[in-house]
Amino acid sequence: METLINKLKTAAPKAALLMALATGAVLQSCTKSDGGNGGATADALSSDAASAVYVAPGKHDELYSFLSGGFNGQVSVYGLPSGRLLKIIPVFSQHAENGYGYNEETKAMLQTSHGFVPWDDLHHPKLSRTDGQTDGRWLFVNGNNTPRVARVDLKTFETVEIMEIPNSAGNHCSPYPTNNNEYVIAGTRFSVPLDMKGSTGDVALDKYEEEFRGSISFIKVDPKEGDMELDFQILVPGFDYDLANGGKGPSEDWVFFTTYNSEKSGTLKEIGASQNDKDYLAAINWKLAAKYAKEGKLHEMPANYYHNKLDKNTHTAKSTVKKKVRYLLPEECPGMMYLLPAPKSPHGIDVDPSGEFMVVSGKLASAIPVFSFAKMQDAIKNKQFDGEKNGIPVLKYESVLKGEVKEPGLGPLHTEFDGKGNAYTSMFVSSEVVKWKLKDLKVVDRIPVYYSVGHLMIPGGDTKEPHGKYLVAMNKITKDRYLPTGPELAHSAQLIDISGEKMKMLLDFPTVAEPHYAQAIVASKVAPNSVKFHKLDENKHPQAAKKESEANVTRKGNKVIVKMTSIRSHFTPDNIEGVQVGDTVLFHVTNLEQDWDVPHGFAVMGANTAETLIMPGATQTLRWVPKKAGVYPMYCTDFCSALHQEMQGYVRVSPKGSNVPIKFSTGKKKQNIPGVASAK
Ligand SMILES: [Cu+2]
Repeated sequence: METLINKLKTAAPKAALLMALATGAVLQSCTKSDGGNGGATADALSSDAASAVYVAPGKHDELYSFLSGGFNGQVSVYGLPSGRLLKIIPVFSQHAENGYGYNEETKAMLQTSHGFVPWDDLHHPKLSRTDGQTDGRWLFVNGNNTPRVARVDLKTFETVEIMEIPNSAGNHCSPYPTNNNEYVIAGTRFSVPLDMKGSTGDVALDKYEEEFRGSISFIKVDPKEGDMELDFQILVPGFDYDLANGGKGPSEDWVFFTTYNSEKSGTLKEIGASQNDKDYLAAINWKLAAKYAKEGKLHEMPANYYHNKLDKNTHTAKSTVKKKVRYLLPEECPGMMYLLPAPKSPHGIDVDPSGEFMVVSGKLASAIPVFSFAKMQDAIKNKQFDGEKNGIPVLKYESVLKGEVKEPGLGPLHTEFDGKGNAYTSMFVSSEVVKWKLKDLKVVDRIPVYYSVGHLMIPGGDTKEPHGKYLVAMNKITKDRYLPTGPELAHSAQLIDISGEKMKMLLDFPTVAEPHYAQAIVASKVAPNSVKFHKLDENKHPQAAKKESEANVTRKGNKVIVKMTSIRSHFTPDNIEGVQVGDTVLFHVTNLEQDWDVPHGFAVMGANTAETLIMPGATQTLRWVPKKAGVYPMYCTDFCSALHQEMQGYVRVSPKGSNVPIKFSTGKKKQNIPGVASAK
């Protein structure tokens, strides 16, 4: 059988081999049992905690925070410091609350090369950047399971784009924007065999070492509109790639990835991937990669991936299927990629605000290595190599190391920075956040968290200019922290004041599903741009009825098309007859309101879908195939006015082949016009 390497060579005659990148690790899940008396809170709680998080009724929070929903596939938005839940933004999962993924306009967002996939495991929200600082325009998020990257528009808090990532399997170290969103970078967690036809190959699993490869994707972002496009990939050795982060300042041309399983074990990885004393931090010069791509070092292979975008004017998503992907091979691109030895199976890689220090959290290690970017540059210049791996130079550990944070705690996972010379690292096993100085790597403070913290987040704590006032710890285990709710408890975030020398615990707030990571931004960068309603004039939905006189019901074969309007407090039409069993009824509902915060909902009895929630000025479609003759109520689901309960109507469904004509009306005036007709 032809090996993958040969296939790659055939596709790329001048090509040599493959290479590697690095990213981070996988959380171990271990349960910390800390009794059940809930007594731990008081110990760590600051005495003025209540006033520090109190946001009076009617007052706004200082910050927006965006917490990933983990296995429920959404992002939830909380105000900080109050911890008040402001919104849930569905991304990869259907959301009954607003019909996302259920209504006809958004179904295409969830299309993939595997078909309709209405779920994913969303781990990392990352805010868009301008000059290395959060700019409040977009939020990029990853789908871990069926590899996808999505973009949320922070004007509307809506998912507006989802792109599948080919040659990936477990899009974990993703999506990491460079300092001006030149690229959003996404690495695969699982390596897989590539069949060079757009999917993973049908390869014997014991061929892991020879046949499996990883990939790092470079997604271009349009600076004005934010539209994404997969520019190229780098095919890398068959390790696992865990987490990533971009450089800044002197290191801004670089991105860094942690790797594990450099042993290339294909089974029982908890042992197989822990044999080597060191795995790697992979460093990639993305600017050089882009240059190589431009200079014709690219190869091309067939691919098959979906790119789904929401059209601004029709509020309707469209899918495009992409059939090719371009790639670089590291061994053909000298200077593009290096490997830095890191403690075995490292997880987080975090670059400090100055861009000089790369902090690698080895979850199994007793120290936290801090690498120096300046030393890395010198080591490259002086060729201080310790051999190579798949053609990629491995730098000598000592030549790139600034130093180690000694005995910081157990199970270091992630580090963020306050912009005042301090770093904060989460300790999964010892359930604490540890503060240390970048200057001398000395631990200066620690605070217990409850329990088993994964990521932590400081607003802007991964950017050039952190807002070093608060830290949010996202904890995997809650145990005794809240009133019990059966076998499963709410996951928990904890807000910690980091403005002083000593950290102070301020607040517990339960979260929706399982937040992995979060980002936060001062409200003033987002709030002023928030859209209040969509302009009806700009609604280009082909089935929009922009006034009641445009509402109508028409039959085309067994399709019944209802162009309906909603305004406080009625639908037009609200009486419909002539529908038959087995018809496909499309209710295209346009919300005529031109006012903030007045959505109308629409639901019909027995429909095998969710209601749809229509924003002012927009049109959304509920599809219904009635199965039995009868009279079916329909109504507005969102309490919109004092007469909301009156916002209702009926659809009569007659047996198939019945001679009841299409009829529709609102109020007294009845019309009975087959074909196109108006209701008033
Ligand atoms: Cu209503």
